[in-house]
Amino acid sequence: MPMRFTRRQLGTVGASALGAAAASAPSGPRPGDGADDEREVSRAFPAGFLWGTATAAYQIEGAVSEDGRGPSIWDTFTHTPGKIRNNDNGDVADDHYHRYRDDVRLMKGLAATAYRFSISWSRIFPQGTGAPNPKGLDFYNRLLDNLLASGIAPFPTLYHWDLPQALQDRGGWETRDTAKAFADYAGYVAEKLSDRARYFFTLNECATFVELGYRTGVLAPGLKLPPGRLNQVRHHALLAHGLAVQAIRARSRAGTQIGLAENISVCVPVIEAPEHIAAAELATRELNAPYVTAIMEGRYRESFLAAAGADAPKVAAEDMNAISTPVDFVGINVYLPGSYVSASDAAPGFVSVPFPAKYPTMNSSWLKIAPEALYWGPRNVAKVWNASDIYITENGCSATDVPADDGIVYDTDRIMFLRNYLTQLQRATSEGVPVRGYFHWSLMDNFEWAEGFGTRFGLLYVDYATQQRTAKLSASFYREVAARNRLV
Ligand code: GBH
Repeated sequence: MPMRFTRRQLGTVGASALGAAAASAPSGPRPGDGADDEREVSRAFPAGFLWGTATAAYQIEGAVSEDGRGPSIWDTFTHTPGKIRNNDNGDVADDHYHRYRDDVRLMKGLAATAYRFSISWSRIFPQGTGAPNPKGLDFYNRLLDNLLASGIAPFPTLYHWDLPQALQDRGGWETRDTAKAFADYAGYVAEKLSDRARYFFTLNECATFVELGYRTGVLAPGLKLPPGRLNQVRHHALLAHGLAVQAIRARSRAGTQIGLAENISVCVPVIEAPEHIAAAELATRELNAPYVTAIMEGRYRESFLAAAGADAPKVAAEDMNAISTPVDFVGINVYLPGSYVSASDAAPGFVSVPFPAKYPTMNSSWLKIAPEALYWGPRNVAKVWNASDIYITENGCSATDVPADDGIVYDTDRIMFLRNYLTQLQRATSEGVPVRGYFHWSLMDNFEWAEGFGTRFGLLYVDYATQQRTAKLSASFYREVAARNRLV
C-alpha cells in the first residue's frame, strides 16, 4: 500500500498549503482500496456521520482586550503568578481572533464537516449582564459565515469556563444570579445566531470547571470551597444548564437542537461479562450523581444526598424541573475511563477497580490510554438514559509533538491513540449506539489551562513564535478517516 501523503501535503507552510492538500483529499473509497470487501464495509461509520474538531475561546482566541471584550476569570487567574505552568497566559494564544479565516481553511483541509467552538461570554456581555457589545457578537457572525461558506456545520458552546470577572466579583457560581445571567446570555446569543447555527451546547464539563475551579483550585477561579458551598456551586451549574436550555428554546429558530457537553465518568466493565456490564451501568448513574445523572433523571440520587448530609445542595421548588428540561442530544467528552468497574454482591452493587501505578498514559499524566472508553461511554449513555442522539464532543490526546528536522511532527503516538479509540467508536456505531458525530480535541495546539502551552493536543502544530500552523502526521490520518467516513 503506497503512502498516501506527500511532503507537500504534510509540510504545510501556514494555512494555504494544507488548503491545497484538501483539494486532493480523498472523497471516498478509491479503486484498489478493497472497498467492496465486507471487511472494509464493516469498518464504516453511519452515513451522514459528522467529523469535526473542537476548540474553546480562551484557549485559542487571544485578543483579550479587543473590540470591547471584558475580562474573565481566566484573565485574572493566568495573570496571578504561580497558577499556570511557566506563567503562560491566553493574551495571544493562537491569535485565532485574527486568523479565523485561515483556521477555517485548515479545517476544510482536514475534510471536517463540523466545528465545535466556544463563545466568550465577556465579548458579548463585557460585564456578564447589561448591555450587549455588538462588536463581540460580530466576531462570531464572521466566524459562522466563514464556516457555512466552507460547508462546515457550526456547533457553538456557550460556556467553556471563561466566566466574566464582573460576575465572579458578585459571587460567581456560588450565587443563583449567575445561573440566571447565563440563561439570559445564552438566549440572546441563540436569538442572534440560530439562523445559522443549528446546534448549541450549554456548559462544557460542569464536572471539571466545578471540581477543579472550586474544590482543588487548579483551574480558575482557583478556590477550595468547603463541601456545603461546593455543592451549591454544583447545583448552580446544573441550574444554569437547565435555564439556558429553556431560554435557548424560547428565543431560537424552530429546529434548534440543544444539549450539554459533559465530561462524564465513563464506567468500563473490567471484563465484558453480563454481571460486570450491569455493574458498569449502575456505576454510570452513581458516579455521575452530582452532574449528568441529576440532569437526565431530574433528581439527586438518595446516595448522593445521604453522603452530603447537612451539606446537601439547597434546592428551590422548580429547580429540578428546570435542570431536567429535556435536551435534544447528549454530548460527552471522552478521554479515559472514570473507572473500571466490577460486579459486587455488597452495596452499591459494584466496585471501582483502581488503576495500577504504572498504567500507560499519553503525554499528560492523567491521560490513561483506554480506547474502550470510546465504546462504553456512548453505549452506557444510550442504555442508561435512553439517549437518542449522542455526540462525542471531545476526544484526543497530548503526544510527544516535537518537530523533526523537516519541520513535521511525526506523531505516530497520537495516530496510535486515534486509531484505537476510533476503532472502539466504530464498534459502538456498528452496534447501533446512536452516535451522530465526533469532534477531535483539538484542531490545533493551544493554551492547555494550568499546563500552559507546553502540552499540545492539536492535529496541527502551532509555532507560537510565528503563529504558523503545520499539519502533524495525525492530521493526515484524521483526514483519511473523515473523508472516507470509515477507518483506514
Ligand atoms: C478537556 O477536559 C477540556 O474540555 C479542554 O478544554 C482541554 O483542553 C482538554 O480536555 C484537554 O485537557 O491534572 O489531576 O488536575 C478534559 C477533562 C479533567 C482532563 C481534568 C484533565 C486534570 C486532572 N480534564 N483533568 S489533574
